[in-house]
Amino acid sequence: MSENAITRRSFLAGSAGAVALTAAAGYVGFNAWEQAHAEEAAQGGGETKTAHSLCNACSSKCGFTAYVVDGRLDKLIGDVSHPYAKGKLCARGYGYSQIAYSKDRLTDPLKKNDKGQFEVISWDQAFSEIADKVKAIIGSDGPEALAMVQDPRPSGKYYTKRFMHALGSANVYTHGAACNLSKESGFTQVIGTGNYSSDVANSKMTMFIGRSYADAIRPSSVASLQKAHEKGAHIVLVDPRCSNSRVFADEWVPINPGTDLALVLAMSYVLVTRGLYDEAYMRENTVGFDEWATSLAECTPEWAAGITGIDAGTIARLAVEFADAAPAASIEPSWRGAFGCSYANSGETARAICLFNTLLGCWNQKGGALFTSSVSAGKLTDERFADPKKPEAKIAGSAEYPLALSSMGTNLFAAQQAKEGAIKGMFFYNSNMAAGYSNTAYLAEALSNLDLCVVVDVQMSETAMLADYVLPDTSYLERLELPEFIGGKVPAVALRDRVLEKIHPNTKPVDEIFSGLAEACGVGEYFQFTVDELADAQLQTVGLSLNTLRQMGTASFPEKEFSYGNMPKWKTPTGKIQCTSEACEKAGLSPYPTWVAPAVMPMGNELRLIGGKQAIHSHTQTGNIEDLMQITKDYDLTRVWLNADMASRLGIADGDEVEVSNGEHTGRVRCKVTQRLNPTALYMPSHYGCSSPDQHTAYDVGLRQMDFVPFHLEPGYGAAMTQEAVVTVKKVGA
Ligand SMILES: Nc1nc2c(c(=O)[nH]1)N[C@H]1C(S)=C(S)[C@@H](COP(=O)(O)OP(=O)(O)OC[C@H]3O[C@@H](n4cnc5c(=O)[nH]c(N)nc54)[C@H](O)[C@@H]3O)O[C@H]1N2
Ligand SMILES: Nc1nc2c(c(=O)[nH]1)N[C@H]1C(S)=C(S)[C@@H](COP(=O)(O)OP(=O)(O)OC[C@H]3O[C@@H](n4cnc5c(=O)[nH]c(N)nc54)[C@H](O)[C@@H]3O)O[C@H]1N2
Ligand code: SF4
Ligand SMILES: [Mo]
Repeated sequence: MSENAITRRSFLAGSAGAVALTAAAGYVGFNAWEQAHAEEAAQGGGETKTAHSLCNACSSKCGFTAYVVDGRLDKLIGDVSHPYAKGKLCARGYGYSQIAYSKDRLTDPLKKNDKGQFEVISWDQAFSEIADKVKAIIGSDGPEALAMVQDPRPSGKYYTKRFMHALGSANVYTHGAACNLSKESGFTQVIGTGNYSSDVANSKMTMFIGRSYADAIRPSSVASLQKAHEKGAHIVLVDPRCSNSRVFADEWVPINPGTDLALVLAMSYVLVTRGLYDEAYMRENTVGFDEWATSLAECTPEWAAGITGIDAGTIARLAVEFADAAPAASIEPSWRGAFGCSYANSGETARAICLFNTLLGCWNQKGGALFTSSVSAGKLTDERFADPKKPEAKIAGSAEYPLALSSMGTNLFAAQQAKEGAIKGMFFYNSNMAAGYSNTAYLAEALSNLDLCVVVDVQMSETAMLADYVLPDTSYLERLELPEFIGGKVPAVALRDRVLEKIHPNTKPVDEIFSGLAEACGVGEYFQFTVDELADAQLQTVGLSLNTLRQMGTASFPEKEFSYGNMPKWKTPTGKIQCTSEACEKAGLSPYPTWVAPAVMPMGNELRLIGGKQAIHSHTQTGNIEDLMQITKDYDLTRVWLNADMASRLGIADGDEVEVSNGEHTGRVRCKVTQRLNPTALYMPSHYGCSSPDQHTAYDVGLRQMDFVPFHLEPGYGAAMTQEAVVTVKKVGA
């Protein structure tokens, strides 16, 4: 069978919803499984309760109804009304619910003793000792010497920011530097906002540049891609790796990794030089177009072919096909893979993509690229909810990396400051920085250098291992959180409600942890409310109440429904789409997006190390889920992928154990030899190589990409440049 043939087995391994069932129930359709399960529950005769909640296995936070029989979680059904779930969860969503019952859960507050071992302490001791250290740091170095890193979750993003602002520090970071910081910051330079959504289902042509809906899943996205495919849209995957999205695509363009910017500039060249764009539209809506258009003169398809490995004819054809399909066409905004944080040219790639879409005139057009709206909580009148004073200093890193959005910040700058001693205290909430944001050895050193490192987690992550204090959160199924507002064609709000009673009595939910810390640090006046009270107050401002949303799970705002055709208001400094950006120029970059080579290129037998998601895992947090890890083992999913021609040159056969090596790290793993990969790349799945022995299922399985990535930051943008790393690979024993 050919490499690209999609067997039923591989299809299931890549499709939403089906995989979690393989371990338990063989290959049955979801509806059949659901029905069988419902009958089972009915026969059991136990007391069934239901609650709506939101998945915590990735940033999508899909909504579901949880069924709890006699106090134990029985099943989850994706909520049809939730805009991302649309009635289905993905495999991770089902599998990750096991975290609640994991034998490796953190159950009590821990403190590291002089021998480097963790000891159980009381919450009172934890709060008061952490507070003493916080006060000492503020006393000696000011609140700017404190930082927080968090993965935005409904309550987490509110409480962590409020806590830090109450202490006087603006240093609140997300995981963005290792996810989508370059993309969102680059987009913002051009269109004044960090994202748009492609109207894939209604498009005539959509190009995905390093984005795979079928691997890096959000259920509603998979559904839209399937719909587009069925309606005959031209779907193009630009990816060094033939991803599982290929089942819904017409064309795989196996680009050399790190060179997407050249492709986009060359397609722009074709549209501009052949006049395949609306000149009046460009004049009316953009600034700096002439300057950018002139600069494109050198970006011919032939030039780009030499860089991208895609032949000039294909590049020109794709551009012309785009023009034919416009305005029902766009380059999809992507998320992380190609230009979220990967290369020295990621931010510039993001800018170029916005300009290409502008040439298509597709903004807010049916089938094009849309700016949908969102709703947020209104102003709260109760003074208990009044915000603390805005910190005086800006977020650390804003001068050095001025293009990084301050709403995400570059957490790597904070790590660098920790290593150099300028940042002395760091908090982590729902974040495993040490295993996933950049070079792991560097990050371990940086975090070890802190006077105070506090990690709030549910399991002993690599970051928690480096902490002075580890505070045990409840699992997401055991707590109510603040409402989550969701943008989209019809904006919505959804609730993560408590599904289960506390499993470990000495854990605390996030709101209580940060309220307790604040109290101990002397800023308790900003936390004189419960999460229920705040949730209800926020919902009242949009005409709902906590009780109503508890019943509904997800509520939508149809009166704010998106309508096609309205020209967006460009929230840029010039009020127009910016082909040129003053801020970029000030940051030392070109005023218009132009070719920037990757920081390193593979030479000789070297390969560029690229990563990518697998449908059954999320980042570093699901490796310890037994059923999900079992699927990894059943399908040998820790293998690195190597191009077949390259493999024969290197004397490596499919299934061989290989040694992957560079100046940062060396490790061994088995190899999958395939034609589904560009010959200049080595693909390493993103979810393995756990180095925390307390995660008994995940520990020491597979390799971890971040061990091989040097610690470095993208100029101007501050992202991790996670794919500016080359490695060599050889057969073990050869
Ligand atoms: N299963 C799963 N789904 C997830 C997540 C998860 O952890 N697991 N996480 C969620 C989150 S937070 C995110 S950010 C998204 C990420 O969503 P994506 O960005 O779609 O995910 P990735 O798998 O990192 O990258 C997508 C593709 O980019 C390709 N790629 C790598 N380098 C290059 C390059 O230089 N050029 C091009 N053109 N392509 C390249 C990879 O081969 C891969 O197929 O997924 C979300 N959904
Ligand atoms: N190795 C590796 N690195 C990566 C990625 C990858 O796939 N692999 N993906 C990249 C991307 S796209 C992103 S968005 C970032 C994501 O980076 P993070 O947001 O840091 O995601 P995870 O690495 O999954 O780590 C999440 C941590 O939160 C903990 N956690 C889970 N549930 C809870 C909870 O309810 N409460 C608390 N307090 N903690 C909880 C988990 O145990 C884990 O330690 O990582 C980036 N870096
Ligand atoms: S996409 Fe999957 S893992 Fe992510 S929130 Fe939705 S169900 Fe959970
Ligand atoms: Mo991400």
